[in-house]
Amino acid sequence: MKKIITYFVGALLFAGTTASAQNLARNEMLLNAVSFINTPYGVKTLDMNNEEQLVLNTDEVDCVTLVENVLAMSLAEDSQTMAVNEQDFTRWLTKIRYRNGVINGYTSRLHYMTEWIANGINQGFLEDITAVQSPYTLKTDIHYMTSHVNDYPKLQLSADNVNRMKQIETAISGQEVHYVPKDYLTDEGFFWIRSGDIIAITTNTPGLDIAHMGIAMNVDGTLALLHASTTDMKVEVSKVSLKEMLRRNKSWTGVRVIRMKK
Ligand code: 2YP
Repeated sequence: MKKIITYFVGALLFAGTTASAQNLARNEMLLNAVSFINTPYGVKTLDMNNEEQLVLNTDEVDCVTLVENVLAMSLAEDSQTMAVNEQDFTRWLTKIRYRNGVINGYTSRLHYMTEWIANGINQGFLEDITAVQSPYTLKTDIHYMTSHVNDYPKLQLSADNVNRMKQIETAISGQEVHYVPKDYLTDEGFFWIRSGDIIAITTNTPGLDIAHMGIAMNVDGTLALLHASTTDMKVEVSKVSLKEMLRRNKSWTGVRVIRMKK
């Protein structure tokens, strides 16, 4: 089933009038993302163990773990054979999910997407496209987790973790990041947003940086979002444009566009 969808979308991209030159090369991010369509949504899949450890779960995903799995597969994929070696996949997932690729307790996980993105750029496997293409900026003010300790069992149980998280939040606050405010986004997107790009949705929820994320996908000239949906509890391509998704959600303010660098 996954394969059929892959070929279908592949054919769409090749045949579509909107297909651009970038779609003619194998788009690992897009193809791997499409292979997750209909995967059930899994709640807090990374928080099931007592000790922090790398959780491998491609059977159920949330918005973050979908993007992490797709990115790890795409980075691990051999460009010639297209094979993904499990060891390479695990190594990449660790680099993506943990600060400097080191697993050392709950707070070593990159809980805030602002730091997740910065880590990927520092490690050399992500690039910030909005930083180059959009003049609009926002200033981060991050404290959501320590302001909602009751929503995070690992913080509820450990004052040490709360203190460490507070330090991290301070360190990643006050940063200027580029984004596209939602009023400027169009249903078609922009020429510089490619299918397979990572879309991180910014928010006005106090203390939070990013509220949702997914993969950009050009559907008949419309910029849609392939994402793990909490409404439909599965991975799907949005039925409306990304612009319309943002229009319908008062707390979503715009998007950051991030690209895999391989
Ligand atoms: C992250 O939440 C968690 C990580 O702890 C977790 O809640 C925060 C600040 N971080 O390791 C990671 C993977 O499970 O998820 C995400 C969450 O989105 C949910 C899971 C979703 O839409 O599927 C990221 O931060 C991305 O957007 C936000 C959102 N968290 C909240 O809205 C509080």
